[in-house]
Amino acid sequence: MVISSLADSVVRGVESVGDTVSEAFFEPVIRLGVTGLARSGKTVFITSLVANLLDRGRMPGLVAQQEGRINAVYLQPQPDDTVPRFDYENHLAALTGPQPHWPDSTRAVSELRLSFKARPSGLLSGLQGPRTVHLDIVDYPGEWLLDLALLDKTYEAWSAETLERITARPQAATFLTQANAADPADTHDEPTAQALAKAFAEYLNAARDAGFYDCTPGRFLLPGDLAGSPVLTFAPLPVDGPAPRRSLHREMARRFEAYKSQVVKPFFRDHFARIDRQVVLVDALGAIHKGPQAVEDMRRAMADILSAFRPGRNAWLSRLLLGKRVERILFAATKADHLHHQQHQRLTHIMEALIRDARDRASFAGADTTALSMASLRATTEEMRLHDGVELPCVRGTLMDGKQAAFYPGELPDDPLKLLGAARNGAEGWLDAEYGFMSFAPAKLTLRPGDGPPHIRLDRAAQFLIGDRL
Ligand SMILES: Nc1nc2c(ncn2[C@@H]2O[C@H](COP(=O)(O)OP(=O)(O)OP(=O)(O)O)[C@@H](O)[C@H]2O)c(=O)[nH]1
Ligand SMILES: [Mg+2]
Repeated sequence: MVISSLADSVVRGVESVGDTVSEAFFEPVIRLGVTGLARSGKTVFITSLVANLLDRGRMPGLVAQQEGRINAVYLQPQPDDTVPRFDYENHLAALTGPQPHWPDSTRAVSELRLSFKARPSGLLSGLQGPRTVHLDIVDYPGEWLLDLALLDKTYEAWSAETLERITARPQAATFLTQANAADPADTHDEPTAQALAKAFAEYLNAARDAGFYDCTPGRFLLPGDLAGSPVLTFAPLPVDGPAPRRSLHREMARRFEAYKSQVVKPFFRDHFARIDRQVVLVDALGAIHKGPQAVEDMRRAMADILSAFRPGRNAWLSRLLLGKRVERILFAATKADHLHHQQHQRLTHIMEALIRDARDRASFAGADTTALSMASLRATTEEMRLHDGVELPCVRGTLMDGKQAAFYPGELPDDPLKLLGAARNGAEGWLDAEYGFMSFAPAKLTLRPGDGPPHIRLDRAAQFLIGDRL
């Protein structure tokens, strides 16, 4: 009796070792990070990518699919039990249901696991059966990457820099009046701290809505269950003296440090450090429409985001990563279905120029990078329309109010520096062009069996990000 139950537990022990061993050796996991600033198209991208990987009729650019090596793709329970699951089914229902609409804004980390059964390519393909490859997709806000820059800063340096940057912004007026009226050397009292933090958070929200991208600390915009806690109850103040004990200054500085150690570091440790492949989504057309300042501001935010991928710059992050790095980074201009395909190349060129300095730094760290323009969910069709005797390349779609419209967004320049130079030089408006932007609703779809939702170059994006591992 005793012997058999002992033997049983030994066998089971061996079995479970076998499981982890096979997982580690034969079932590779790719962790794909998806990020971008607010409204850049992360949720639509992940939803359409998953739908198009499950039904691959529109994915000829994915080589393993083209070669007929993918036997099956299925959704699985994700490995991390404490991270919310990406709400794929509801987002897909929103996009492809009878009343198609865009999914709601999402502002937190979420995750989904997709598993592939695929035959290996090349010499091994005839010898080996299909193997399993897991793809873990992690969605997180780009603003959280911007927080990395806070790690190097003291509260005093951060305050000075932030106050200087926002002085000229009308959205900051109310907060600045309050900050200037406060005496940082005064004894700390909670209502004052709360009022300042609230005014600062209101400024950040207004700034983001006005199109500014440098809206950190990122968690002020999306507090989740940290709302109202001390790590989010601080604000920059005009401090120039010492910080007396029990003063407002001292307490604000303490909370700033707590934000760094209890909010920023855990994100990098638990999520960022484990990513193998990364896509950074950029709503370049939206920024161009808003004007030169928005474009310049976005260029700077992109460079800051990307410095997270060059860990040498931050000693703490380098120690955390221990030489591990993101292997591939894709910069994708989203919503390209707002442009006739004649202009896609130009959008890609703008994208490439927009991220050039940032990208050079990332390749310096060894990551393979590329840029493309794509649409996760194509909401328009193309048509040529005669206007004042000229044929204009237009797109047609359903507007949010249900009406149909054809739309010509303006001609992007051949040379991207025409746009980016004006933006860098602080131009107020575009010199000889106007760029329109229209919000189209997702189109009503009737999908053939085996087809995912329509897209533009989503298959090319997938090939770059994961194709080599299938
Ligand atoms: N035409 C078109 N519009 C798109 C596409 N992808 C996103 N959009 C538009 O961009 C908006 C934002 O897309 P989301 O995927 O929700 O963006 P997000 O980055 O998840 O946004 P947050 O969760 O708010 O940070 C959508 O509501 C659509 O209006 C696309 O492929 N084509
Ligand atoms: Mg989202």
